[in-house]
Amino acid sequence: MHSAAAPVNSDLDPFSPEFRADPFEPYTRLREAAAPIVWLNKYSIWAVSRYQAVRAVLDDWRRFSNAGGGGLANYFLEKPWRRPSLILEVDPPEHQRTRRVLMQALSAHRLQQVRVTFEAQADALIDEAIERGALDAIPDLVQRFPLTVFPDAVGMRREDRSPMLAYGAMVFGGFGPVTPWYQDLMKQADAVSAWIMERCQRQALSADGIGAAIYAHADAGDIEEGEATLLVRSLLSAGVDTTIDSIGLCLRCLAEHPEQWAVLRDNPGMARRAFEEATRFDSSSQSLFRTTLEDVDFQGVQLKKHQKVLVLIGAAGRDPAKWPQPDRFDIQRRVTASQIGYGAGVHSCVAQMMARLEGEVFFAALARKVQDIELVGPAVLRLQPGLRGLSSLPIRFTRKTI
Ligand code: OVM
Repeated sequence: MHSAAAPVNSDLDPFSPEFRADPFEPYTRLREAAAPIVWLNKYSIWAVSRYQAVRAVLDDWRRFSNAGGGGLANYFLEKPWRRPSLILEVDPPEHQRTRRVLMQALSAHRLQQVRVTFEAQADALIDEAIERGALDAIPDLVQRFPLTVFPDAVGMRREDRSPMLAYGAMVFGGFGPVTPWYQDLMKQADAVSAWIMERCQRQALSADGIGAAIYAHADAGDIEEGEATLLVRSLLSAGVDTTIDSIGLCLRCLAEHPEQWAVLRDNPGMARRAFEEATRFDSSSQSLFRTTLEDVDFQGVQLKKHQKVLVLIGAAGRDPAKWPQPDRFDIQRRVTASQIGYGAGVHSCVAQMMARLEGEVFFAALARKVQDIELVGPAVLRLQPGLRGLSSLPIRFTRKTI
C-alpha cells in the first residue's frame, strides 16, 4: 500500500494587486513548480500554467467542464449572480447548439461587411487623437473604438454606452474573488443589468445587425426567443472590454518597443500580426476556469470531483518550452497557429475573428497615420479583479508626413 504524495502547492494569489501588477514573474514560478498542476492554498483551487498542460485541460471538455461557471465561483456548489451564459457556461452537446448560432451571426461574410465602417471609425478617431496632442489614450481613443464599432455592428442604437463598461467590469470582476471593490461595484448590478437586458431585446436592435441575425435563428426554430436574448447578452458581456483592454495593452507594447513600432509603421500590412503577438505577449484575457466533473488523474496528479481549475493562458503564452525567447515582443513572430490567448478547444473564443478584425483595423490605421508614439506619463494598470488592462496611457502622437 502507498498513499498519494501531497500535491505541489503554492501561496501565490493570482487575484492580488501585487500579482496583477506583474504576473509574469509569478507565472514563471508556477510553470517551474515540480508538477504540471499546482494547488493554490488561498482559494483551494488548482492552477495550470505550462503551455502543454493548459492545452491538455482545454482539450478535455469531458472531464474539465464549463458548467461549473466561468470564474472562481463553483456553480455546482453555489448560486450564480446572473443566469449562466448559454455558451460559456454549458458543456457539449448543449454548447454546440448555441455556438453554431453565434458562429453564423459572426460569419466571415459579416466581418467583411463591417470592415469598411470599422476602418472609417478608426481613421476618424486616430486623426482626432493626433490633432489633440497629448492625450490619455485609454479613455480618449482606445475605449471609444470598440465601444463604437462593436455595438454598432450588433445593431444597438447610439447613446451613452458607458453602462456596457460597468457591466463588463461586473462580469469579469465576478470571475474573481468577492472583494470590497467588487461588492461596491455590485451595488449598481440591478440597474446596470436591467439596462443591458433591455438592449438585448429583439425590438431594441436594428434589423440588419449581428443581434438580428441571432433572432433570425429563433424565427427558424433553432433556439428559443429567450435564448436569443441571452446570446445577445453574451456579445454585450464579452465583446467590448476584452478588445478595449487588448488594444490598449498592444498600444503600450508598441510605445515601449520603438524598434517594433518602426517595423509596423513602415509596413501597415503587419497590423494583424502585431496584434496577434500582443495577444500572446500581454493581453486582456490572462485566465479562465474549468471545473472537474469527476475524480481526475491529471498527468499523475489526483484531482477530486467538482474542483475548480484556474487555466493561466497568459502564462502559457510566455512558456519557453513553447515559444523561443517568450519575453521578447516581436511582431514578426508567427503566433496564430499556436495562439492560446483566445483559449483553445470547443470553447475557444467564438468572436476571435471579430477581435482580430478590430485590432488589425485599429493598428493599420495607426501605422498609416502616425510617425512616433511618445509616452508622456506613466501607464496605469487596473489592479482589481477582472480583465487585465490599462486605466490610463498618457501619449502623444506625431503625424506621418509623406
Ligand atoms: C458570456 C460571456 C461573458 C464573459 C466572457 C465570455 C470569454 C462569455 O456571457 O457568454 O467569454
